[in-house]
Amino acid sequence: MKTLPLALAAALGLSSLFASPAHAAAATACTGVTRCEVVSSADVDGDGKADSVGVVFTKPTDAGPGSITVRLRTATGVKSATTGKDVYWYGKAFFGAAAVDGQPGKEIVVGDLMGAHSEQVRVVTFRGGRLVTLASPPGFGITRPSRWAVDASIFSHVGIRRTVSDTGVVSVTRRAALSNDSATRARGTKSTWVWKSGTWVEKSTVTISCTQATAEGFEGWHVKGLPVYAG
Ligand SMILES: [Ca+2]
Repeated sequence: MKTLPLALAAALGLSSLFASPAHAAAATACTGVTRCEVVSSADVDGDGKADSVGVVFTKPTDAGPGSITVRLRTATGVKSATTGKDVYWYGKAFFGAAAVDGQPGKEIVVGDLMGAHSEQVRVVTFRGGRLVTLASPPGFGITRPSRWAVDASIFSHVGIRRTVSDTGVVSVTRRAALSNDSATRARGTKSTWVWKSGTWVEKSTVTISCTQATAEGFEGWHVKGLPVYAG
């Protein structure tokens, strides 16, 4: 094919052929990566600018577990990725983007382990220029200490709530209770951890005794920006 003279190309409205790379589609967390889905534009590194977050989900099969990779490309072009292995998750890989810890920037929450009525997720955060798994307080995970699990069934009730005090102190509270045989009341523990100097510090753990309705009310995630369950 002959090359069109520039003047003719312009006259035909083909000037876009000569557009500079600056006009090309902006690179995302998934640029150049197969089977990657852009799932969020949350500000992950905390600089106030939207970043690109992508997820690559290799689903579990009868042959074994899957994996979920979180990929990031920040507004300033920093790229990073982290992979959760031994994943048994059957919903959408991306659970949500929300502030979980007490540092600037949102966390990316993805699936990890899904049982009949329990759901365990991995919380990914940006530290030292890259994505890492945010450690959960001890006892928050089921199969791994770094995970966060909730449960919702007739007899088992587990939920996580995040609160921010008037002075900006971030806390996460885990309530876990088991029902009595008639499923009218439940007993368990309420454990609160405070974000301090880059880690979770235990504030209190107390025994709770409550009605079935109260126990059912604290099940799941109660964190601004996240759904209660993966569903
Ligand atoms: Ca950012």
